[in-house]
Amino acid sequence: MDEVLVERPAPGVALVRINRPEARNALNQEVRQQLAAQFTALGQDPEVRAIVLTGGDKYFAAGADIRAMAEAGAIEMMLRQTQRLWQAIASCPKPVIAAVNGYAWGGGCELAMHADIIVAGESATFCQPEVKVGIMPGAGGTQRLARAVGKFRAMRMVLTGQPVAARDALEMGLASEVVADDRVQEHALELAVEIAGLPPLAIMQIKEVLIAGQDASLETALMLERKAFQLLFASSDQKEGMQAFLDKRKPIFEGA
Ligand code: CO8
Repeated sequence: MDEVLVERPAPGVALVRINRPEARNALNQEVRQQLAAQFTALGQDPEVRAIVLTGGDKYFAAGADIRAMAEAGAIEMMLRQTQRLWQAIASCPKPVIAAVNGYAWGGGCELAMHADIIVAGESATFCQPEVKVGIMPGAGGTQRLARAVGKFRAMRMVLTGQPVAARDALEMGLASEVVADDRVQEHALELAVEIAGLPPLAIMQIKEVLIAGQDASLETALMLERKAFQLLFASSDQKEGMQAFLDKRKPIFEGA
């Protein structure tokens, strides 16, 4: 059975679902490889304008697969080159919306943080419990988390391994919004449909600049923003968007 399923629920929208419920969607190497392959393909597919990433309506992902690591040595872990698989998701140029129900723990929380928008269900929990099994986060749980929520809240999570409830995650900046559990996927898809209707070149530039700018100086980041802003004036979608506004009609964006 495929452990990562892909559907096309609406024009321009792809839905990627981790499908290992018997292991709480724990991320083994096969799942990570399939996620990397799917995100690489969807990132290159001109028909795809937004991606929803979910683990289904019960569990997002309860972390890296502990069974697949328990006996591993350091060199074996290094040779797995897992960072390349994460990178395929991180470098996806299309907007990614994580639809989080249930556990986003360990590598699952790190996976959610690879997304651009996080929609969480009321009973979702976010957690970096690695310290409790003798390790530490290894796919962004000390870095993306600190950038998202700040040092002191990140430290509380990674040093105690305690879960954070969806509402608290929202308040601390680890979720974009919280909705009823049974609305998570539907709402994430609504956002994806909305984004898929917007000019894709502008959407891609916004994502790239916002992420790259976070780790640059303000001056450099503002320059990146300015250059991308100027570049968009080479697109026909810019001409169409502005002309449609002036004509008081709905624009038709073609991604050109
Ligand atoms: N790995 C492997 N199997 C898992 C995992 C996991 N992370 N989580 C759950 N499972 C399995 C269980 O072993 C169990 O299998 P079985 O039925 O064969 O015994 C099945 O899923 C169901 O689990 P539970 O009975 O425990 O289910 P509950 O609903 O009672 O509890 C929990 C769910 C609370 C999520 C619990 O399963 C749990 O604590 N899981 C472990 C969470 C954890 O520690 N995650 C961190 C793992 S380390 C990590 O993520 C490092 C990331 C580094 C990324 C870089 C990689 C190179």
